[in-house]
Amino acid sequence: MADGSAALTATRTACPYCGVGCGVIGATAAGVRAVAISGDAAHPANHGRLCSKGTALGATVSLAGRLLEPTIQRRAASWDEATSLVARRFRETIARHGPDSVAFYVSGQLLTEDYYVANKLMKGFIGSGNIDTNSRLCMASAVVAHKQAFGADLVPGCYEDLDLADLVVFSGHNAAWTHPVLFRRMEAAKARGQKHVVIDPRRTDTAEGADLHLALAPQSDVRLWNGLLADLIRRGAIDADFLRDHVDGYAAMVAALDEDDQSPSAVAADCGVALADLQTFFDLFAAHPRTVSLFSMGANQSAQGVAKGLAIINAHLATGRIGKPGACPFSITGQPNAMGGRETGGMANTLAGHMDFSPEERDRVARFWGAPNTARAPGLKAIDMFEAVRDGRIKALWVMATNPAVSLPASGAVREALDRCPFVVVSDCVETDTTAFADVKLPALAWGEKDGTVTNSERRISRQRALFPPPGQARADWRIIADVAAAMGFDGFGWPHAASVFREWARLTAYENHGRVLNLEGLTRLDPQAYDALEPVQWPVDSQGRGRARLFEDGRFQTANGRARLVPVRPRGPAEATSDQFPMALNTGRIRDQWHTMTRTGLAPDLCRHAPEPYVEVHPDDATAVGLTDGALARVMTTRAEAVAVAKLSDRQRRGSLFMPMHWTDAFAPAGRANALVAPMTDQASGQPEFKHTPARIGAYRETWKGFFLAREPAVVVDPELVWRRTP
Ligand SMILES: Nc1nc2c(c(=O)[nH]1)N[C@H]1C(S)=C(S)[C@@H](COP(=O)(O)OP(=O)(O)OC[C@H]3O[C@@H](n4cnc5c(=O)[nH]c(N)nc54)[C@H](O)[C@@H]3O)O[C@H]1N2
Ligand SMILES: Nc1nc2c(c(=O)[nH]1)N[C@H]1C(S)=C(S)[C@@H](COP(=O)(O)OP(=O)(O)OC[C@H]3O[C@@H](n4cnc5c(=O)[nH]c(N)nc54)[C@H](O)[C@@H]3O)O[C@H]1N2
Ligand code: SF4
Ligand SMILES: [Mo]
Repeated sequence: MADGSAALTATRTACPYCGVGCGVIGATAAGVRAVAISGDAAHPANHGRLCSKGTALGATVSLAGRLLEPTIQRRAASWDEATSLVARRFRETIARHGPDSVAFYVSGQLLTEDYYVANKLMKGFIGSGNIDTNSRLCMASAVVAHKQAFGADLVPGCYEDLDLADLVVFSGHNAAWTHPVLFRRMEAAKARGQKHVVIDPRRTDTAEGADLHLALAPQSDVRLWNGLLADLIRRGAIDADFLRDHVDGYAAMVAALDEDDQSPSAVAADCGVALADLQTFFDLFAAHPRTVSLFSMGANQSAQGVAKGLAIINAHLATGRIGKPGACPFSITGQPNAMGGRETGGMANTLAGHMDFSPEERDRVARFWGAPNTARAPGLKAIDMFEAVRDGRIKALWVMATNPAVSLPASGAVREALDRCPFVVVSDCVETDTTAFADVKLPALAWGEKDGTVTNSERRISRQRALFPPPGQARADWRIIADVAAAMGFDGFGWPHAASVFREWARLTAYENHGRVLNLEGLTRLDPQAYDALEPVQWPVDSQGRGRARLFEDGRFQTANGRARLVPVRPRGPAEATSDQFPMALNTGRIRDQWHTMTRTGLAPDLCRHAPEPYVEVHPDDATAVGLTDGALARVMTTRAEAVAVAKLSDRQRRGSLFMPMHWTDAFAPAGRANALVAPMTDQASGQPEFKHTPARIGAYRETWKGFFLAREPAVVVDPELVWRRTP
């Protein structure tokens, strides 16, 4: 370089956080573990923009806290030792107790290649369905809704639809904090006249600037959307031609709607919103054919999560608002590769490549893999899987790229399960609350080191590329799994390069494909150079390598008869109702600057300033009633546990509701862990837990003393009675 500084290499990669899937450029100098981050202007997901988390990536690449060598019972071990021990313990457990006595719990933060290999090993060669992903906590309800309505887990729209829409409805989606780059894009559209409606019990930052905020009663979404559909029918605002040509189930749908009083006043009362606001929503929806309905965790994380998704999809099918520019129901993904996991078969109830366990599909996948042992039935979904670990049915568990000791509901019971499990393997980049339970820890490559593909919310496949050489002995997840598979004696795991894993995966999607939309035909022949150079592309990818932005433009769906299905859904209350003893509804979710269990964002001081300690947001009237003041410590209790957090008094909360962020862990604030409190109630069809509603009680925590302590290194506090929190 002209100024004489070391030459910088600019590498195009993708952000490891949310499902927006922004393109990032990392500038690095040889031999230096530091990176200058900028947005990739050529990436279609973000056109160069980044949010606070993406911008701060450079502050998270230090090797502090990293796992750099395999360990067995906390002692350093070689890869050979660790690999053969894992292989032997899994083999022995299977020989003694059958294939269903082992399980993998994986993550939307794995790359597609990792996911593919883990799934091939468990479902194909071990022959059990027991691999499930943390997307069970995140996307499972939307997946079931898509399958029921469209015949397969297909996200109809694309980000361009967010620019083209005249109306965007956010259902249980705090986009301003959780998908900031897309939110900025919609704010720009709003400045051009786009209307925004936010459906969320809390007045979030997303709701703050919206044209309409419906602060509905918790878990009343199905009632609301059914009420909307009934109103559209009353007005004659449905699309009779589209229904005739492309959709089944209209008569049954109308009959089901008629079972409830659909008068706007009854709907408004049940949803706890003002009649005039409800009417405004109905008017806006009727008036704007170009509507995108985004739905996220406020919809999915519910014991009626599937019904919520279907209720939203129903309103779109009935009005023909799908497969058209600026019009679709849009389930937005959370993690960078939540979509990749759904594609490859990370969910226990799907096999691979959008094929399930019907004899025909199962035989097709088994033939492709050359794996006669391929599982014939779904495995256990996450909540049931950990229950089976706890009661001893599962005796060997491998956790990859997720922190279940923090992120699963009823985390006390989850910790018990991990503690009792005879053999626990954890692949992670850092020490976590979960690695504390591991018999074997396997050091994985982190963002900036790993190399492969991810799929974002709009089905766009992007490359994550390495910026640094592997630190210590860390290895790619897919290779760790493939080595264990080979050590277990299985053939078919000998890939030389991530590109060859990807090619095999792409070939599976195209294999005997007579109508599966998920088809990567055009990517089945990528050589390593072409794979390295792969430009972001949206599936399906045709034989010419051309992707497709929008699905269902021809009105054909992936059902047997090509028609979409309206599936009637009836409203019901939360899985556990509030009571005299637990009168408040505890809601949990995210804050702007932290990512999940803080293993990376917790390293960046800038990101810790926005909310430095665990808090509970409460309406001032509810706080006053129990003698709580703003900034004081509060005690939050449920039937499961108790937590201590700083009270934030705010009329952004509905009366009777509490909100706690999900992020804090043993490493940052053990008493502030939300999931010790959360009930593990799930949606029957999707198995997704109701993170957004647990009956709770709040009171003042009357501390006798308090103090603070400054240290250069993270200090360890051992007194379990002490309520403490740490901020870098
Ligand atoms: N900053 C940041 N961004 C992230 C993440 C992160 O950890 N930090 N994680 C990523 C991941 S994996 C995910 S899944 C996404 C999640 O993104 P979001 O879904 O936007 O995030 P949440 O905060 O979990 O929940 C969204 C909203 O649902 C509302 N809600 C609660 N109950 C109900 C209800 O009954 N009905 C309705 N309509 N709404 C309700 C909550 O009040 C909350 O505001 O974010 C992604 N982006
Ligand atoms: N109360 C409450 N709980 C929730 C939610 C909620 O809204 N409320 N949301 C749920 C949702 S939607 C989600 S997605 C989950 C997320 O929950 P988790 O998946 O448990 O959260 P993370 O902190 O993202 O954990 C990812 C782990 O993987 C590691 N990791 C990152 N990259 C790699 C890699 O390439 N390889 C390996 N081997 N490890 C890697 C990180 O160091 C980290 O320890 O939380 C769920 N839990
Ligand atoms: S919006 Fe999501 S993908 Fe984009 S920079 Fe922020 S966290 Fe990363
Ligand atoms: Mo998620």
